[in-house]
Amino acid sequence: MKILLIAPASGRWKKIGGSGLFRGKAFRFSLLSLLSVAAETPPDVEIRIVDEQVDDIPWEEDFDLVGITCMTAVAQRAYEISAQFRKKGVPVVLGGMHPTFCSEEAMLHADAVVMEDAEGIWPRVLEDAAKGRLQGIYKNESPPSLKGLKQPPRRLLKGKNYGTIQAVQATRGCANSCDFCSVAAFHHQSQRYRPVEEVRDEVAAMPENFFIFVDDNLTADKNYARDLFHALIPLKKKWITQSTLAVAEDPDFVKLAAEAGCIGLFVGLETFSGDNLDAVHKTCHRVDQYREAIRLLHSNGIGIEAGIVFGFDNDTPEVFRYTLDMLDNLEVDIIQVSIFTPLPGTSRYRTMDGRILDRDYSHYDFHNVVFRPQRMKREDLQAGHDWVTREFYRPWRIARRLLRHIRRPGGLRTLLYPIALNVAYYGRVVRWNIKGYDPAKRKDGVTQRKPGNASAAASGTRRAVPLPAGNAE
Ligand code: B12
Ligand code: SF4
Repeated sequence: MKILLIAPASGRWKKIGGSGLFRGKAFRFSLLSLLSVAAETPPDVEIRIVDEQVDDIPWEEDFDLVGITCMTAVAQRAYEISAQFRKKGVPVVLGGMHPTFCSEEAMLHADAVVMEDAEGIWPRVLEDAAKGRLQGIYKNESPPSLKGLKQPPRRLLKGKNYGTIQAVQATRGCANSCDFCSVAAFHHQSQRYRPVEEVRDEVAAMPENFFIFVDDNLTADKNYARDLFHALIPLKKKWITQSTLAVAEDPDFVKLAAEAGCIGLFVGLETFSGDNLDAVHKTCHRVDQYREAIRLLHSNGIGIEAGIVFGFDNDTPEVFRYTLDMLDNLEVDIIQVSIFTPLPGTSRYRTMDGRILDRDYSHYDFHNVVFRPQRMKREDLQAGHDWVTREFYRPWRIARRLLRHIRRPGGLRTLLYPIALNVAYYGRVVRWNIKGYDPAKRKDGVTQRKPGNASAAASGTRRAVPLPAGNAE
């Protein structure tokens, strides 16, 4: 049997490029979704993986089965690819977040859908496919254990096209219940753990010194994380991951993470408004603790990439300048700016009735406004998101951040990480011609309302830092 596994790409990501930093290489990592499916495939099955960000689909080649991984943003593209293979008589299986959340819709475009994890169920799908009897929707009765996971066959990827293919997962899911988050919805607000020694062995076997934990909240269970960190120390590797700022509640814990090789954390700060955090049930963060937490991480040589979201219901046109000031002021190293996107399957999506203006999934990539914002115009949300992205990645700001980085503990040793990401984001601004404008500024350059006092807000003790009232559409 010969199978093709595809990671589709949509919009500006399609065939974005190969090995150049300016072509998004630093943002491409893992493909663990498909590598995990490949790991579950019996050894006598021939597997080929195609990543549409860098590869062409081998339409002319013969395959017995096609498996496609699918986030919402690439759903339409996945359906197009599926239709072409099915026309040739090749059965197609869809898996991943979107087919899990919208399984009936996905079934209209495939011969089978795998909901949730592939482990435990994928061998059955292959058996049924071999007999020509695919059964529609497949789902484990309960989430499979993460004990004894097989090693992902990373050799199936062309390493030079990726920031790193050394991606590992120690935990799956997150027990928090932020209402916009697909991870919370997909994993039913729970987290599962791999045995520490299995994670350690996988990391130890990787040939390079740097790797990524693709976990969504690696440090949620501090006892588990402590055991993991102790196990990693002797390996002397460097790594980055995602967590919440709860990581910084305990200075000894942060020190241990640094000793274990942590050099960077992606943290979804999302917003500098406590009201926004409350409204989306992000209870694990307090805006008034951002400054101390970031300082503590920095003083241990851990950089911070902040996830920032614009378009929450309390956001007004002043939010953009205010956020940029805060990011500068708190010395955040890197940002990933997103526009709030109501993703099918999340609990927030179910509250958006009547406000969704665009159902083209390819626009659900966190960089397009697909809904009617509450307190600003739709075009202002787009423009403000673009403007903050461009301003934050101005070459002078990048240079200032890198200089600051060098002066921190271990700064020189870890400089490659912020350089790679800042250059990659700058490359994206240039390639995608991101411009925008500050929606709070009038054409004559006067700010309509005074932006919030960034430094006072960030160092204050209140949980909610209200933003100034603004224009409703
Ligand atoms: C690594 C990653 C990427 C990588 C690689 C993606 C890939 N397909 O492997 C890259 C950089 C390419 C990427 C890109 C994007 N990403 Co991304 N990404 C992730 C991240 C951090 C980890 C994915 C991962 O490796 N998980 C580990 C594996 C083991 O778990 P898994 O993916 O769930 O796979 C299991 C099951 O779902 C299932 N399964 C999955 N696919 C398939 C396929 C088949 C055939 C079968 C049978 C089973 C199956 O089996 C697997 C093993 O059990 C996730 C966060 C997350 N928790 O998923 C976000 C995430 C998937 N990304 C997301 C988004 C939004 C994007 C972008 C659209 C935009 C952006 N701003 O980044 C772009 C896509 C751009 C485009 N338009 O083409 C969202 C998706 C939300 C949604 N509901 O659709 C997530 C959830 C982040 C988030 N917190 O919101 N991403
Ligand atoms: S803490 Fe992060 S991963 Fe967890 S539910 Fe909230 S947004 Fe999702």
